[in-house]
Amino acid sequence: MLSDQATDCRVTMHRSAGLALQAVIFDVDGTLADTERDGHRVAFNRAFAQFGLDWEWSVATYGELLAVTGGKERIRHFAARRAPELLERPDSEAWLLALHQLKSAIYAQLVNAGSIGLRRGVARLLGELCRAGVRLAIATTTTPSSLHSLLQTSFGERAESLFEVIGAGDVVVHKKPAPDVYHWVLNEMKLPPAACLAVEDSLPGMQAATAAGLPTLITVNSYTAGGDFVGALSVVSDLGEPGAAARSLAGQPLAGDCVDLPQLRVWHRQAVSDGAACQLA
Ligand code: XBP
Ligand code: MG
Repeated sequence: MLSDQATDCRVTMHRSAGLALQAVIFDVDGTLADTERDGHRVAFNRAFAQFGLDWEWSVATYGELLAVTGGKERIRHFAARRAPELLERPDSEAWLLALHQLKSAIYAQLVNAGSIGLRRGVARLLGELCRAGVRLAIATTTTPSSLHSLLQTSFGERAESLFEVIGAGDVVVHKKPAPDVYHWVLNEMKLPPAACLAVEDSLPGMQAATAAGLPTLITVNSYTAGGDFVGALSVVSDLGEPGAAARSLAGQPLAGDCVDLPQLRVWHRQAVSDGAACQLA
């Protein structure tokens, strides 16, 4: 006779095995578009200059600062080391908010000017998922107004209807690598994590998604290539296009040129059966 624990495992495995891929939840910065180096970084620097600060975040410095997620949090982290007296003033929170608001406005101008496009394969994959009825959502630390600019510039009128749920910015208190934004999105969608896949580009993003129980595909960029993505379902150079192959970097291999829905279904099935096996172990 099976022990209670083994029976529970069989029930869990049975339920998990029946879970087909129903939704894909996308990160934004670095995943949908390469926004960090020539978008957010430039906007931060221009805002600093307009605020009379002699701060200049180089490409390399910004790469280190990406470990701190969220623009306000990143400014606070930097100020605490470079000019702590600014944070000791009674109006420091208002000052920080105003600085970040200016940064966000400058970022929106850069995006609206068309200087930042979607990454290779993103439009193709989103279109394919949408046509197949796979539900789409966003889980990001980015400020909603910045996200809005990127979506409008990239998708025009379709922007509003493409993503069913958008979890962005301060919708949760604890930003990535905390799982909170993914929990929030899953709750809005009324879906269990095992019915979804997350697509991320960074370590904090992967930590957030996996801590929420989501199998996670990593698509690296110049800031995140070489990261230690242990625990990711698969790591690829980008989403690829037919005839312009993406490279498989770790985890489950990419079978064709590009990440498409059949490939996501194969990886998802694998993740669900691995998860079920783990619960038995
Ligand atoms: C990446 C981030 C963001 C941006 C700045 O977010 O860390 O904070 O660098 O955004 P994700 P804001 O990859 O989760 O989309 O200045 O708007 O906060
Ligand atoms: Mg990201």
